[in-house]
Amino acid sequence: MNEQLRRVIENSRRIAFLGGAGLSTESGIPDFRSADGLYKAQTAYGHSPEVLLSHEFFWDHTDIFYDYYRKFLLYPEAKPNNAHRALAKLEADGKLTAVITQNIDGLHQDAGSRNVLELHGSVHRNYCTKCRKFYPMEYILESEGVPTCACGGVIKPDVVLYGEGLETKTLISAVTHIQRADTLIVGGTSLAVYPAAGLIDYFSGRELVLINLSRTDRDSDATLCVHEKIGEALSFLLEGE
Ligand code: CNA
Repeated sequence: MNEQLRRVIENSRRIAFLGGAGLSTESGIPDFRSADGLYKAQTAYGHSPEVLLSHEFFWDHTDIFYDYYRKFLLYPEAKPNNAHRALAKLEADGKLTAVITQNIDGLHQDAGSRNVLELHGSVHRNYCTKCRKFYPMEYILESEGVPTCACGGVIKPDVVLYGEGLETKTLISAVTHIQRADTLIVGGTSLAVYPAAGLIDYFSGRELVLINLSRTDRDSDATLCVHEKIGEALSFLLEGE
């Protein structure tokens, strides 16, 4: 167990958490930038995930978008891991005010977290671009080719694609939670995607903790850096469960 991490969490009263794809690798969902990450998938399509998951590509090549999306972004069997569970427990214990995530997999909610700010949306919500009717992930998985609505409209995942803006309300709420926190834990993110990565700059509390397998450009700003799997690093919070 990392004693320093335990002490920081013990002495914190208002923790905000900012996370990314690294949270869910221990649940079997690959991230974008590690060796096994989704970037490898680019050989199959000849495009990077940034292109395949862009607003322009969605509308220009909707069929290819959905082929990639179903194969590489949807994990209906994935279950929350110790990192998701530990954060849910911190919230239930009244120590953590919000999970701010770049993830789109819904695993924080599955683990029991209540205040989850999904900066990049969710694969569990999909809407008709014509009549705005919502559809669950299962509808996308069970359909073939381009999923369409009963009204004939094309269905789009409620996921922020590259080239699209983040929801203002979610961003403002994320900033507020970070500004009010005495501790900000940042985990499982390469901090390479903006504006999410820039949210760290709103933090002026005491402890900035980074928990990430690889080093990030912001390691030198942290009061504590933990280069371990986040599910393992936080599992001490689940002792006695
Ligand atoms: P990223 O750029 O792929 O970085 C992930 C980071 O996590 C890397 O620096 C890894 O070293 C680190 N990491 C991997 N596994 C672990 C682990 N077990 N413990 C600790 N650290 C680990 O992902 P970001 O989230 O920074 O990039 C933002 C993109 C990726 C967002 O737009 C996401 O929507 C998108 N994404 C989301 C998912 C998901 O919802 N699960 C999966 C893949 C990509």
